[in-house]
Amino acid sequence: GLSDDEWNHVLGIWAKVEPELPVYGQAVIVRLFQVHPETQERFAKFKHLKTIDELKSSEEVKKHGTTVLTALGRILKLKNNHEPELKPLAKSHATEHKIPVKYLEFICEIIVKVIAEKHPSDFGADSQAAMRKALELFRNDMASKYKEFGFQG
Ligand code: HNN
Repeated sequence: GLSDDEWNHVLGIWAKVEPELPVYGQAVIVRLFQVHPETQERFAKFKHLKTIDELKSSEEVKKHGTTVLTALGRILKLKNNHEPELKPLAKSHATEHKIPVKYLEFICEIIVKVIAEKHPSDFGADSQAAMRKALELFRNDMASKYKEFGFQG
């Protein structure tokens, strides 16, 4: 797990992200689809969006980004005790959506980059390191739940 100090860093920066969750959510999903186009193919509802302008102006993309970051925020706020919140998500992403752990790595990396771009002065080296650690904990626990649900990830 993370130390109290590390969690304070994580939740401190998250408090700055939260008032603008749809803006962040949109930026993260658009970037994910741009950098890793195979991730977009997992969504029947986004297959028709071909250009970057279409992605950026899609209300559905914004809404989905908000959903993803809202779920992540709940998990982060539970700190080392995220299991009850994580389990149903691990189940749907393992058995229904079949999302490889690799894709979780992709989005985590992008989340750190997008926050660093939008909040450079509030997201220093210590905060970035703490956020990476929290996201790694999230991914590792997703991966072990995946296995419990019979998905190798
Ligand atoms: O569990 C569910 O299926 C509820 C919807 C949901 C939530 C709360 C989804 C979701 C869906 C269903 C979309 C719908 O019904 O509109 C799908 C197809 N996800 C995907 C697919 C890929 C995907 Mn994710 N999610 N999600 C959440 C919540 C959180 C969440 N999802 C994630 C990634 C990286 C990918 C691959 C592109 C993802 C992450 C990292 C998180 C944050 C905990």
